[in-house]
Amino acid sequence: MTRGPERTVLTYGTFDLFHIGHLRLIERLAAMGDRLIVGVSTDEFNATKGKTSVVSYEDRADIVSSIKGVDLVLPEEGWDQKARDIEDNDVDVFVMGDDWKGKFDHLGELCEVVYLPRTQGISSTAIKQMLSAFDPVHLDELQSAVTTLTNLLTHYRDLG
Ligand code: C2G
Repeated sequence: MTRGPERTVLTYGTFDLFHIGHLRLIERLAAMGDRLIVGVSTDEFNATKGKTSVVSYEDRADIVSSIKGVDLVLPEEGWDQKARDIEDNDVDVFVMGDDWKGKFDHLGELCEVVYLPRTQGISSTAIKQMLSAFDPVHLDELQSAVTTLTNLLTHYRDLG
């Protein structure tokens, strides 16, 4: 029996501080076709998005390349390369998380466009905010908060 043509899936992202939301998306993408191509935003492109990633492009690309189901990683260097990537790689379906809903509908002329629900409760931005709380600048604040709470607990314990 001859196999039908490969169904190729394409997505893009920064994938900074790789987390379960990224993994859950990639797992769903891998299940949607036979071949998965992921465009990873370069540091230079991120700068145009006003984003600076904690992890370098090279490391982000290596991490994404190592995920089961990812067949090819491309550098994403600009907003307008998607159409060319779709045509050059015979992409059948372009998929993004639904925070991008509607933004890439124009690519519907070239392939199917799908937006999948984001994984709730996790984002690279939230992780960075949590990490910044441990910034030495904030350690003094954390220390005084702990001291205050300890004093309160001691006070109420003494009251019996
Ligand atoms: N994502 C998700 N759930 C999360 C966080 C992210 O499903 N909790 C999805 C996003 O919707 C996106 C992909 O994971 O489809 C990558 O997210 P980011 O790394 O934040 O990528 P972004 O900065 O949105 O860049 O040209 C498109 C851009 O390169 C996308």
